[in-house]
Amino acid sequence: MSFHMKNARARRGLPAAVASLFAVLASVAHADWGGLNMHEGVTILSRKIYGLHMTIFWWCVAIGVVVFGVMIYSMVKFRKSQGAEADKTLVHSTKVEIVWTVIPIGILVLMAVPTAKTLIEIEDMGNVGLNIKVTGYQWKWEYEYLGQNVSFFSTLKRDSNEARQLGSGIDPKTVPNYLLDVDNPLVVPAGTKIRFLLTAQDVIHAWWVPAFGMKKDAIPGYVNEIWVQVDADKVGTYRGQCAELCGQDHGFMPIVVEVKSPAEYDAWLRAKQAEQKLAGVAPNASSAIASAAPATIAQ
Ligand SMILES: [Cu+2]
Repeated sequence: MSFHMKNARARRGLPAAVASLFAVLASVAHADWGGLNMHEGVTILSRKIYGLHMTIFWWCVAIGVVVFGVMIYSMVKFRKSQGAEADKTLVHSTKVEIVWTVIPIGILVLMAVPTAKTLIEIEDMGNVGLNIKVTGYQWKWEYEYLGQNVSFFSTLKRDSNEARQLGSGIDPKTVPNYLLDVDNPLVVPAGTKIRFLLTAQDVIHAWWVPAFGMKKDAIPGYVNEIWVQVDADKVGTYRGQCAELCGQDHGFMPIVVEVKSPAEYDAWLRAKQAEQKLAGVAPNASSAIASAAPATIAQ
């Protein structure tokens, strides 16, 4: 193939390449970038964590712009064709070494301030209005409202369970909230600080509702704690999953939390208490955690 033929083909290919580049750029411009970022969630802590994430993100953007800006400017301005010569005084320069060590240390120290503040708030279990003990089992969750005489198991909803069986013939797409629905959802009040005491009966599980911004392992023999306070106006249903590989049905122990207004929650709690009393359900009142954590609803 002659040089001219190759050249002609390259020239014809160029508009096509430019067109496809524009097509890619157009799709990038119309893409839903919201799906790439961390979600803000619906709790005090999730918003604080999101705020911290965005702060650090923009710091990183600024650092990237400065570093790459200086780099690109230097490469263009001091290129060899312009007669630039390497400055050999910068090799093993103590001054430069100190500058590029002290600046990153300063940045890390500045980043540590808002981070430590958020971490301390995450660990602050004071002023709790409601204590719920969450126990992970292969493969279900148990919720115990400490001091409220209410406890129940929460397992995968029957329609999801039937559809997931091998050869069930049921199209999972026809099942609403497939593998993300349970028979007995956890019900909590909005606007109340709730402490979850997480433990497990058999293997390690992890209780995770992404919208709450908190995830922690539920370990047999240990009690881990997290707190959640859903914004008063964020009443609704939130879904999560076990986040620790806990055995063959790990993917079939979802979490569903119904966040109700305080009045609706109280009504639900009273109905549940009456129902459990009637059914003779004896919550584990002798549990050390129950006696250590008297629960009252503060509103
Ligand atoms: Cu699990």
